[in-house]
Amino acid sequence: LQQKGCVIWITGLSGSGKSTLACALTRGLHSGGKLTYVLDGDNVRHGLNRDLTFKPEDRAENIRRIGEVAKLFSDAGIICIASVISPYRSDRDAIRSMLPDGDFIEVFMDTPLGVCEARDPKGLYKLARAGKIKGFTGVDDPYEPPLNCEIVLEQEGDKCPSPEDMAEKVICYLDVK
Ligand code: GGZ
Repeated sequence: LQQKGCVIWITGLSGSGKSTLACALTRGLHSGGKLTYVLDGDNVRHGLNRDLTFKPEDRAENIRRIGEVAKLFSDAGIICIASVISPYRSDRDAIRSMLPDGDFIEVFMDTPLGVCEARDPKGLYKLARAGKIKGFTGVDDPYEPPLNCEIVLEQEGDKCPSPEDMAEKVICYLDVK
């Protein structure tokens, strides 16, 4: 087998660009002949995790299950890309400690709340501000940024790096690791 698996864990607020990065990463890795699989929080919540809410203990369970599935893919030699808010540091660290050293690559989409809120692709921030969604991450629920993750992707002022640029950074990290 040519390929070694790993887990690329993309964390950040809703609207921070996690799914967009996951797509660009998939394209970039595929063009390099790599096998990948994306586990997107929003999608997984429609199937495997449809019994879970957004209470802290359910978010923890959401992360735990996604982490377990990601580990299965990684064990099979596939690069698994998880794009999930995963707001609690302890939940993310639990996945890190489940995996062999170096196989968990935490990528922080460091997009300011104001930028995410201005994008508001699904109108969820608007609903949260109006009190129609309770416990929305960044509005009335916490987000704990990583303290020492492998990669931080920042949005510098008006200059937004393209999804391809961001994917390239991650792929470079994988190549030199
Ligand atoms: C945060 C919420 C909430 C609340 C619904 N808080 O940007 P989206 O819309 O498409 O993706 C978000 C998704 C979050 O699911 P995750 O599994 O990634 O979250 S976690 O890791 O915290 O378990 C958002 C939508 O669901 N959504 N209600 N209250 N995001």
